[in-house]
Amino acid sequence: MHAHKQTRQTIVRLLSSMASAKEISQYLKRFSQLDAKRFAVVKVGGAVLRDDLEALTSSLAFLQQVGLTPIVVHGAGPQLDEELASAGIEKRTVDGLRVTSPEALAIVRRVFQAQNLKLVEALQETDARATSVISGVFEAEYLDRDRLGLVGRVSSVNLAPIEASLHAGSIPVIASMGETAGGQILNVNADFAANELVQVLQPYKIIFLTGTGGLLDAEGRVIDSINLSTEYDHLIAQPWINGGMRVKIEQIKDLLDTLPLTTSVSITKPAELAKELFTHKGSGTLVRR
Ligand code: X2W
Repeated sequence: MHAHKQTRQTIVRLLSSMASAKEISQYLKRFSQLDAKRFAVVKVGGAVLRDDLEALTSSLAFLQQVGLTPIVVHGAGPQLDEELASAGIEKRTVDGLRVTSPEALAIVRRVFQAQNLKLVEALQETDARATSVISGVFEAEYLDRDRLGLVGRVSSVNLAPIEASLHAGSIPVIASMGETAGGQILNVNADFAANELVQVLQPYKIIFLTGTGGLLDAEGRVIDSINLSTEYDHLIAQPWINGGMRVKIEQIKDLLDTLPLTTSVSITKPAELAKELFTHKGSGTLVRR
């Protein structure tokens, strides 16, 4: 509790050194005027839950303290790697997606649930209101049953659990698993799930929280901003862009192509979430088209 208070003070100090009170309150006013559903979708990678939970909970709790409720979708990639390995299940991916057998799915469900509750409980320990949403949001179809097994693509989004949570001023914390019309649970990539949610909600802010805090250039420095309409072909052709990053950029491009031209995506780290939201300078990488 004490640690959290300190982190909050650090955020406030950080913010006031980055921006004037006028600047911060402009953003705050703009966000507060939005319909609660349209403020922000925040995607949290499993690596962030593992390595940066305290900064994450402080940053999310801080938003709630100033009256804003983000919608959180999380993954659990590294935790799944670990748990499946200790169960002796070998990792196989196709185009970055995990081939999921019935045996693996049982572990996927357990790990997603554990990670979801870990974040919800950490938030509640910092006196934030948060609601665990492990199922009921993403209706899914088999993506490619022969090649991937029990892996889904989202076919529709049910907003009811999210709306109920927002209505209570509680942060919905959503696991990225899906369910078919026939009731079969499927493993869904968390970036894909976040993208589907974004397309339905069209939020003002779309934020991906990662361990690296942004997209990195050849020297490993965070790239400030990317304008896809002028830089995409050039960027994708760079030899130093690794597979994971290429997929991420392609996914963000596909997402932005479906959204209004003014929409942007930010990739940052938990400790800099407030800076991204409340300052002109922002933090991490801003992707526009
Ligand atoms: C992902 C779900 C977890 C995820 C997986 O099994 O790893 C598929 O690949 P991160 O931490 O956000 O990467 N699902 C089908 O996406 O977690």
